[in-house]
Amino acid sequence: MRLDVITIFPEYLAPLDLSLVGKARERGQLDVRVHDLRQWTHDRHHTVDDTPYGGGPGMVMKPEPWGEALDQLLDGARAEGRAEEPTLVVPTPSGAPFTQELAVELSGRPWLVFTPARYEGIDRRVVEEYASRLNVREVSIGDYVLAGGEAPVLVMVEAVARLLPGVLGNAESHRDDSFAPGAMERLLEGPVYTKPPSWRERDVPEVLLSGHHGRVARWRRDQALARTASHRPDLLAGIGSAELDRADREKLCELGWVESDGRFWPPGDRVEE
Ligand code: JDN
Repeated sequence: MRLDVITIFPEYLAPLDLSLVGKARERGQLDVRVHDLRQWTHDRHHTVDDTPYGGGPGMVMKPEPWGEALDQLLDGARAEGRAEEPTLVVPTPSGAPFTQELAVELSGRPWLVFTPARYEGIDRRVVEEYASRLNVREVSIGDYVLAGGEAPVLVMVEAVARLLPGVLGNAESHRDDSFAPGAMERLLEGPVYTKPPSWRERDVPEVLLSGHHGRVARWRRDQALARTASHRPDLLAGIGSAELDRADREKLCELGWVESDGRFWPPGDRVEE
C-alpha cells in the first residue's frame, strides 16, 4: 500500500518511522511519503493561508498549493505507470466518524493520500474539485477539538496499517478486537492479568488460575458486559436480546438493565410506563 501525507508540519509525522508502521515500511509492505505543502507555494513567505471570505475568526488554507500538490502526485503516479487512483482522506472535525469499518475499507485500497489541514481548514473548493475525480473521504476521529489534522493522520495510518496482510506479528492479532466488524461482540474487552499472581496484596481473580476454560470464558464475558454497560451504554443498547445468551441477560439484569422491546435499557431509563 502507498500512503502520501501533505502537510505544513512534515516533522509531526516522524512517528511513522517507528514501531508497527516503521517496521511495515522497512519490510516494503508500506510505501509512506510525507510532503511539505510549502513546496507548492511560489511567494517569498511560502504563504499557505489567507483570511476567510465573509469574515470571521482565524485563517483558511488557500486552494492553490493543495491543488498543485495533489496534481503533481496524481500526474507523477500516472507517469510511473500506476493504474490506480488514490483515495483522498481529509481529516476534519466536520467529517464522518472514522470507525473500524472505515479502517477496514481503507486497508483494501492500494493508495491513500492524506491532507491534514491547520487553521480553520481548507478552502471548500479543493474537496469539491477532487471529489469530482477521486474517492474522497472527509473523516473525524472524534468529538474533541484539535489544532490540525496531523494527529488524526497518525491515528488513521496506524489503524489501517495493522490490518494489512503480514503487518501484525504473532504477539497481537485481530481476533476479538472490541470494534472488529462482524465480531459477534460489539462489547468492550474486560481486564487482563499476567504474572505474578499476587502483586502488592492484589490477587489475580481466582477463576483465571483455575484452568476451567468454560468458567474463564463466562467470567470474561461478564466482565466485558459490565465494562460495556458502564463505559459504553450506547453499544449495549445496540445489541438485541436475541444476540445475548441466558447468562448475559442475567448479568445485565444484575447490573440494573431492563429488558423491553427485544433490547436492554440502561438503569434509570424507561422506569415508568
Ligand atoms: O480533528 B481534526 O481532524 C482537525 C482537523 C483540522 C483542524 C482541527 C482538527 N483544523 C484544520 C483541520
